Amino acid sequence: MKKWLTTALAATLLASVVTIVPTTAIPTTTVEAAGVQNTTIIVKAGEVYDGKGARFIAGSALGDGSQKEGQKPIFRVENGGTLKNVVLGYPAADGVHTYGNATLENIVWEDIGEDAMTIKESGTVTLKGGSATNGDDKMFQINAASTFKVSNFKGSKAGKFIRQLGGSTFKVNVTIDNCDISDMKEAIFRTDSSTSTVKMTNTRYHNVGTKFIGVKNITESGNTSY
Ligand code: ADA
Ligand code: CA
Ligand code: CA
Repeated sequence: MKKWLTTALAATLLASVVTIVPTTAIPTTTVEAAGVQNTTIIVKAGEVYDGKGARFIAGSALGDGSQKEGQKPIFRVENGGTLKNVVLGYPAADGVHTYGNATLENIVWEDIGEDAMTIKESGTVTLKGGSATNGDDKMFQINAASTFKVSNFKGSKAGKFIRQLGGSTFKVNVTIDNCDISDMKEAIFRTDSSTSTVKMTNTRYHNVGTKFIGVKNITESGNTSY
């Protein structure tokens, strides 16, 4: 079709649409907020933050989710805080940071950033439900003596499911129960600390490299390799 004809036709069509659409039909639908965060959301001590399934992504002020260190988290959970029902989309910068005791429930990392979650200060961190996938290196990074309990969680496609800060000798107790862990380039848990422990139970795993690297205290029962 000749261009002038197309243009004429388009104009006619447009005119007819314009004339038949009553003014009340002016679109009123608003696009849902994308949840782009340029500042870290702080879950204060003792507070419960329920995202009700909303998706959050990092703005450039937090980071690009690459392997560059020093990016900021989308969420910071302080001592006694609970974060639940949130989705972290791409890019997720440095994910979630915890300070002290923290509960993380039903968190979905759709595309892990530099890492998914970091224990920044000592405490017991309980991660229940949810999933994480697509990380270049670490999924969970442990930077302080702590207890990390993961259950009913699905982790896939990363370097390590859990990594205690390289070269650190503090004690970390890891428990993994009822999880599904697959496609890790290196390990499920890697540590350089001779006092750190892992107890893995009722967990299915597939293609995880060397299950545990550097861990001297290992307890396992009811696990299945598939
Ligand atoms: C690496 C890095 C640490 C720290 C850590 C993290 O292990 O060497 O300095 O940045 O990652 O918390 O992501
Ligand atoms: Ca890192
Ligand atoms: Ca990090």
